[in-house]
Amino acid sequence: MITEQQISDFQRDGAVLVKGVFKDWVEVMAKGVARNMAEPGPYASENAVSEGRFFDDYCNWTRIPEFERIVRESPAGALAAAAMQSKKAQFFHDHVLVKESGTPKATPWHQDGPYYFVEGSQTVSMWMPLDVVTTASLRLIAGSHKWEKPVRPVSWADNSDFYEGDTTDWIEVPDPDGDTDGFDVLEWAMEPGDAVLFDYRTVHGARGNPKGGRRRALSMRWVGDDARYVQRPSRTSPPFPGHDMQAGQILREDWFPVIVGG
Ligand SMILES: O=C(O)CCC(=O)C(=O)O
Repeated sequence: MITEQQISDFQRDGAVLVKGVFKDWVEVMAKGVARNMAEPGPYASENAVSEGRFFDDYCNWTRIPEFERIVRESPAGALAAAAMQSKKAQFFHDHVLVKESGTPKATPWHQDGPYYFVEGSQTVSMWMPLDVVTTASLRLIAGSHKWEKPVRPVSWADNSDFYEGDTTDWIEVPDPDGDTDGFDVLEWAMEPGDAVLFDYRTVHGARGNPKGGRRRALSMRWVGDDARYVQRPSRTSPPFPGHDMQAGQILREDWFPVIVGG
């Protein structure tokens, strides 16, 4: 499923491509994404500014049976545990991101970690496209999961600070395309069934889709043994209202199921 070399690449770079690992699950994922788009949840948003359509939605796996099957029955849990080098793979949340053809908007550079109420070094996101990806690809800054400080979380709509009253010592959002700092940007052509595994602290974004075909992706986020709830300055994304967890606790297993090592 994943080689020792791929695990060490993931640990070193914060991201790795695993070819074909979900090839038997592409149909199930596609049905789930179609169901999600037909019946969006409360967090669904439209992110395209003027042209095209960039739909995203998250935290729907408990009401979308195809997503629940992927969480519980696919190789994802075992793959997550292996990549994170963790005994446990605990599911955090699903995220659907669809860029229709004719959508020039790029997904802004960001880390997922600062938006979450989780801290820990064992995390993995699996980004799984359902269409051939040649241009609207995911891009990741190699090694950024080990940066000393996290990157400022901002609102994707207007670039304003994400947290109210925030005094955290963030570093500013990098601009690998404009910068001459020599960031090592990882980016792969992909097919349905492939997955990019990345640490949720790895800075990433995605290209726009001005001319390519439709680009659907399902992204699934997992945490491992050392993940703990952390208090943020205000509402996180996703917010999980009523979670009732306290700083330092493991994520509650009735909401975030332990799929491997429970
Ligand atoms: O698919 C995209 O446009 C961006 C994906 C992303 O940011 C993620 O999966 O965390």
